[in-house]
Amino acid sequence: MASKQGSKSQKKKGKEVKKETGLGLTNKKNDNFGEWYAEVVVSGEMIEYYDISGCYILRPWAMAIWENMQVFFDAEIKKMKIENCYFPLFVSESILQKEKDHIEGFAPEVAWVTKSGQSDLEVPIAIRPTSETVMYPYFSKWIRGHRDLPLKLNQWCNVVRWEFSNPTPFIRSREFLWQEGHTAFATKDEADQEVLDILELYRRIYEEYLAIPVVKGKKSELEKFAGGLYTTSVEAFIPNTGRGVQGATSHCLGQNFAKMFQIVFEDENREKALAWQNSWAYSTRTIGVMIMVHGDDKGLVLPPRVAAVQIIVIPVPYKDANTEAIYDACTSTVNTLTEAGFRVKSDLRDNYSPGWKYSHWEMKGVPLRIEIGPKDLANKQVRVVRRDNGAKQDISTEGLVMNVKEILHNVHDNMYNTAKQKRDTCVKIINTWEEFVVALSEKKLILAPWCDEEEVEKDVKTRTKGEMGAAKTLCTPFDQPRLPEGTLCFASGKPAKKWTYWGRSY
Ligand code: 86X
Repeated sequence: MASKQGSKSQKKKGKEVKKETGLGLTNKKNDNFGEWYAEVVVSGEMIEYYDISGCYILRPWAMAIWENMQVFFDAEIKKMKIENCYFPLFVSESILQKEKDHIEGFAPEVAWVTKSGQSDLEVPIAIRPTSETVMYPYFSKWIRGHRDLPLKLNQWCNVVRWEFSNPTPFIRSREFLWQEGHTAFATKDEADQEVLDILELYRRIYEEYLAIPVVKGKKSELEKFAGGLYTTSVEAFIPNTGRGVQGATSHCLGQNFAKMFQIVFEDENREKALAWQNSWAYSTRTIGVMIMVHGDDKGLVLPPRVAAVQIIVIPVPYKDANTEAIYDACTSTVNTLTEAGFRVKSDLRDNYSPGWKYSHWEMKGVPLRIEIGPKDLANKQVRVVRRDNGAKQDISTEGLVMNVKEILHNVHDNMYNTAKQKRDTCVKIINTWEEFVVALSEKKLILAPWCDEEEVEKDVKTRTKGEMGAAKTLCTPFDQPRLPEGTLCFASGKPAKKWTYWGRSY
């Protein structure tokens, strides 16, 4: 009687546990992408929703990814002799207004502090939406002669943009983390070169760390940073929504800001000259793109080079097995792999079943799972299961480190290749307006011959307006296919100047 009751309550408890922990996603990526995304960021323990719209808590699982990218990027920019610094969060109204022209369009997004306690501040203080106006007065002060150049600064910080269009975790949030680089040179050539060097680092973050293919290119006049001379970017694509997403930007500002902020130096001939400036940034949006591209119906799928935990070791102690020996094997596996430089953890909790743990760590996207059961122990092996494709293989304890290294490499390559294949099947080369409209409705990443005229891009925007949002240029890729002589612009019928990517975007 007692044992019957016991097993009954055990069963009931099992059900309750499942309900409480909510293992498994209720939304499917291909059925309702938006809800799938909103669910996976929480169930994967990246995000917790907050009580201020557009603001999100970044949990350690997300922050670790940010930090892993940061380690790479920070080391690379230091090799380029760029120095880190930190400027204040607050901007006075007079300084922010100094650069009216470029602020104008952004003004509604600026957040202001107007009170301390119950009393109004004498003058309201803005919170930085970006730091040009914060930093450049001091560039002006610090740059005197050509020996003060180049001045190359970067800061890792938060910024606030009070957006009103639908917020999306990581992709469009009101506060986000980024690095912003601000540099000044004596010559345009140096500035031009740096724009591309930084853009290459952004490409590497996406391709080598996040396993996401991107297109490097130049922004159109309409889409560039209005305060600058030209804007380059890396562009990613989300096949499920058919939207492009700007992955990071590297701007050549020319001498516009130098004029506004009097960033002037005396050159070798003792003549006054305006500095040439760049600015560049990537943000926590990178993490959102990663989730959207790689995630699946079981949850997150993390690329090994950024994952907080690359390998999760799970004991599988069948009835009557030597539990202690299995747990010891797990611990020694963790130690061996940790010493070899991997980020690895074991899940030895005894109040969860192995199956529950499998689902849990799959939801969190850990690239590799190692299972150790009695049979593995007897055969001096472990079972390795890949998150990206579910492939299982048994590996001898002896060759563990070498094999895991190779498998993680393969996981990265497979994730990149799969993402590239999916993106490439979405690319549609078109020549006419009719083809353009069809491709847009089919959520394609459109490559079209274009006359490169601002008015024509505006016209395309108007002609494609709708609840899904208008189409715009994503970038003109540096890597240009051949443009046959006599090719006409798909939208205006004028002679085409270049191939340009078009689509809806985030
Ligand atoms: C544009 C330009 C630039 C440094 C970068 O893209 C890289 C890092 N900045 C940022 N931008 C604004 O200038 C801006 C200004 C205000 Cl006042 C605002 F509220 C929002 C903004 N958004 C973008």
